[in-house]
Amino acid sequence: MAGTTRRRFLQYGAGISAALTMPWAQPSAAFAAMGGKLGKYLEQVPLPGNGIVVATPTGPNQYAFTQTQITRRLHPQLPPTPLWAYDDGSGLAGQAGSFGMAVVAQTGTPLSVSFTNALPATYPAWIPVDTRLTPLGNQVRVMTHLHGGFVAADSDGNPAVTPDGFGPGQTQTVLYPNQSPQMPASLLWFHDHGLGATRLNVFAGLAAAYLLRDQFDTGDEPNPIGIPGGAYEVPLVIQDRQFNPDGTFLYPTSDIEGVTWIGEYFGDVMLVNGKVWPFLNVEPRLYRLRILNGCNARILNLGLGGVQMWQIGAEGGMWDQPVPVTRLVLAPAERADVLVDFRRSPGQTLVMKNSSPPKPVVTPAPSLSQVMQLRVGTTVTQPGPTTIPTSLPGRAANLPAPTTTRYITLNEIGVDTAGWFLNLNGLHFEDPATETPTVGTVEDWVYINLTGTPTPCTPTCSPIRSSGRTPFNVAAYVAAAGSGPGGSPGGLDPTAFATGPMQPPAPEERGFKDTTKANPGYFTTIRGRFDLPVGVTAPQTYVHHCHIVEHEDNDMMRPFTVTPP
Ligand SMILES: [Cu+2]
Repeated sequence: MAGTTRRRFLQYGAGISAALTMPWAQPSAAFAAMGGKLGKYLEQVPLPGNGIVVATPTGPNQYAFTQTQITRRLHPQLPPTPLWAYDDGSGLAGQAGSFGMAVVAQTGTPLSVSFTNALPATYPAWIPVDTRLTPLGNQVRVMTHLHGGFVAADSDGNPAVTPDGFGPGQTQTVLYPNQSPQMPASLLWFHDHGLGATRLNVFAGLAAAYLLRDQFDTGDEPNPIGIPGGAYEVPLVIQDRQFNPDGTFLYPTSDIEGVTWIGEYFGDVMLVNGKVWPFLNVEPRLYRLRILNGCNARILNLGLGGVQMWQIGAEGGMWDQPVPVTRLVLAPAERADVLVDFRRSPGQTLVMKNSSPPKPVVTPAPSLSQVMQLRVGTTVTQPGPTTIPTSLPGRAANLPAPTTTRYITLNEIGVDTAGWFLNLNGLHFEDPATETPTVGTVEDWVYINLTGTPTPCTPTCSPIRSSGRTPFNVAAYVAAAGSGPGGSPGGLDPTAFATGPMQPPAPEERGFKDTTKANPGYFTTIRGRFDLPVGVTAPQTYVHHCHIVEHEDNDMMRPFTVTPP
């Protein structure tokens, strides 16, 4: 039943105004984070081909990456920052910041990809590993997961299949089928998923874009959909970070005896495509922005100062029609594909701002309101499309009625103690899978949030539909379900404890997703069909987890097995 605790706030560093308004939080002198001292909007945002490397294949439909440590200057007033990156073999001369790699793939064309660990054998001082949570102590073990991918379990990069990950010199080899219709044109991302170290390996830089194209969504301009393309399609990966004065990334550690892990990581600067508070020059015309929340724990509520946006897709690809939006509320790993009209703002300087998400979404994150600047020019090089399409070649998320409904509790135990952890169903990650959907069937999974924090839930392997959220009486539910040392077990239908009707999915949950917000005080129903790629036979074991990666690492993640009929 933990919400915002004193200890949670003390992790953010000194000088953060939101923390100071809370009566139980005092500014801590322990952290000398640099954020408040850095000037804003001094450097251009890295873009594909200009600061972000578009990966070069090593053969037909084949890529070979190494995870490697590099150094980049992420802000002109900061010394160079050591960081971890995916190298496509180019040596990464084209990577400007801490986010620097993109794979462009085609729906229907499988890719075979390898990742070879060329990182230091043990964690450097700027990455505070908590050896209680990792399989092999302070050894660096990595494993790449294609977030949103429809793949066999042994290509998923998942710690239920490969708990020890991959050590120095070891190579992970995977097949990404990019199979239609499960994998339409969409923005996925691949990131590290090492057991007990996902938060650290992603924080260090192991995240990259994976852009799927098809015959409609070609990325060119013009295209059959009539949406912006080429230089007018801009990926924006948003991540918050803290820095030490020497330029290293700062990841605070716990002040609880024997504990290094902290409950959530929040930065005091915002990085976009791996640069601190950058700017983007745009022309007064229509643009397509592909936005990814790549933060460890921060839920974003983004706006462009009232500039009209139309969302055309999310994690599961393009929708059947655009939805007008003025705000984008994105939990970690959620994506928004939006069209933005800058024609009414020639010569203006706009700021993308982040504010507290609207209830019932809540976050303990301290305020971090500025994201990036958009400088609208006065001339248009290429006019491009001038209208928002009325229909799109995508899909709304429709699935038949489920054969099974599963009830999954979200627990947080021992907040502010040495035994602090989170879990699903009152079970540890190592306990055998309890969710065992039959291949090809549709199931509803009901995430019953008994904690005080929102948890973006991610079942890997199948696109999901958000069906709605229902407020309920948490205390009465816990009393009925029982509560042991791990919290309340799963299995009990919370319907009888509802305190109001199910709130339908938001308009921007129109399409398929792979991550959804499970708000505190609500149970959140998602629906998915547990298919497997062609040629892959059940059983196949995946994981579902909270995508606040601190929670996932300690221990809010469970295996599930897609079983034979
Ligand atoms: Cu992910």
